[in-house]
Amino acid sequence: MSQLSKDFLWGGAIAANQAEGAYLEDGKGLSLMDIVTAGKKGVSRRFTNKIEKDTYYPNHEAIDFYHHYKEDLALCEEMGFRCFRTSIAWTRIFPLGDEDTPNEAGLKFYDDLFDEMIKRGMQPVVTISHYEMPLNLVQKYGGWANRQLIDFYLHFCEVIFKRYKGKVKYWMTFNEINSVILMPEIAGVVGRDQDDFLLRSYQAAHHQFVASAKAVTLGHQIDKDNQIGCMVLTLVNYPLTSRPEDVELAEYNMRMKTFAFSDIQVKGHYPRYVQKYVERLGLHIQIEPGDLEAMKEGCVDFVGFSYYSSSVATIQKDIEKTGGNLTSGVKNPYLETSEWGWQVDAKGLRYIMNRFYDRYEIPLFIVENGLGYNDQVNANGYVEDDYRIAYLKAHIEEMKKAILIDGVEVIGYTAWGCIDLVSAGTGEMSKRYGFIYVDRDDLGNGTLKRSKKKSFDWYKNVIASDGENL
Ligand code: BGP
Repeated sequence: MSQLSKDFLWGGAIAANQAEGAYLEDGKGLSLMDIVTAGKKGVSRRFTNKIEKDTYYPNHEAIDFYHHYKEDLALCEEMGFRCFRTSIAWTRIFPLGDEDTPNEAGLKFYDDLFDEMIKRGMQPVVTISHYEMPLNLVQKYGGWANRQLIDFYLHFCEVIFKRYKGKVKYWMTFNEINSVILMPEIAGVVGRDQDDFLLRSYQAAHHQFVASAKAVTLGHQIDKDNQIGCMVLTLVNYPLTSRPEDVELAEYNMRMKTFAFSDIQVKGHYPRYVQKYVERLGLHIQIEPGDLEAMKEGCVDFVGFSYYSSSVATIQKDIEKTGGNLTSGVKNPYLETSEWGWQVDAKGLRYIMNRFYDRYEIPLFIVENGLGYNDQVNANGYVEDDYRIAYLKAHIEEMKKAILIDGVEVIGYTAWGCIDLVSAGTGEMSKRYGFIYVDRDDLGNGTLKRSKKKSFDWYKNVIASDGENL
């Protein structure tokens, strides 16, 4: 099997809230993730709603990328990265989210960050909102269930599209937009025990779809070279058996948990199966005049997605479950699982790439893929992460088949957490994904020193050979 093209965007991905730290520096306001405590393996993180004394919040310092980014990007340059994906912390630009005037110090930080990437030969790839909405928008407005969020978000988009025009070309509007339904708290919708929680969650989803579409239109108006994508979490679900009911359930899960979100943003309308589903739930979502037109106008340029694992579906009861940070499913007897219970399935990547491309025939961007592992530093101070190399090699091989054999168009591949960072799902540092080790533990102890793992040289070689030497 041969190489990928020279302009294929190899790189890595992080998110502001999981890496930057400096949570109150240079005028930054509190974001939703700043008040989420650390969890334990397999235990979801807790939203406390305010900062409590003597409580550990891992995102406050994270890996202090805010002060280490030059050193980190130098290492990424050494690996030959052609792009670097991160997000812009909304609260650095608008500390409360509802102000008119942006915070210049925050804008300047990202100017410097993007300049540094460009200087080192990397295209910035930017997620506009990656789980880090301003806390004020949750507490004062009720999060995305409130329609006013659309205007606040678009104001933020306008400011950053204008400011970084010519520097940033690749944008994604919302990280894993399906999280608005899978975990509505991430969109600031709280109160699970309340009767209207479901309605508020779906209303929040509608507002995000309108906001995303309007952002696409605005981004194209501000710079016609902008490429603006959606970003969806992919739930790959296979039937456990050939029993038609299992097949039906797996397909239903894929549609409702993954394709519904990409269909809406690629095709620019609510598919009839989504309309019927919402009708069956008996929910009356407020759709204002102009919303559907805006959605039609703002179709995305590419499909960005995360892929880590797959699961299976069956109508049988009492069957072993498997993990995932926003999803879970039934265990597949043919697959191994990671320490966190995520099933490792490289072939699922080729499968989902083909499913997306068959459906839309627009370019894909694999913006997250990787293995979370509790790496141990050996006596020589080195992490020999052969397991990570095996995982990535298998996935890149399948990606290459999708591109070179099946003809799927792909813009690039960014390995998740290319530098170790705080886990979104659990808040642990010990769930590491990086090629670069960061000396920091689950309680925040450590020197923050960066060092190369074995996978560092491996990935460097992959990129240098355009994906040939795996
Ligand atoms: C995705 C998120 C990321 C990231 C990744 C790994 O859902 O977009 O922010 O963290 O999953 O998940 P985790 O950190 O829970 O291992």
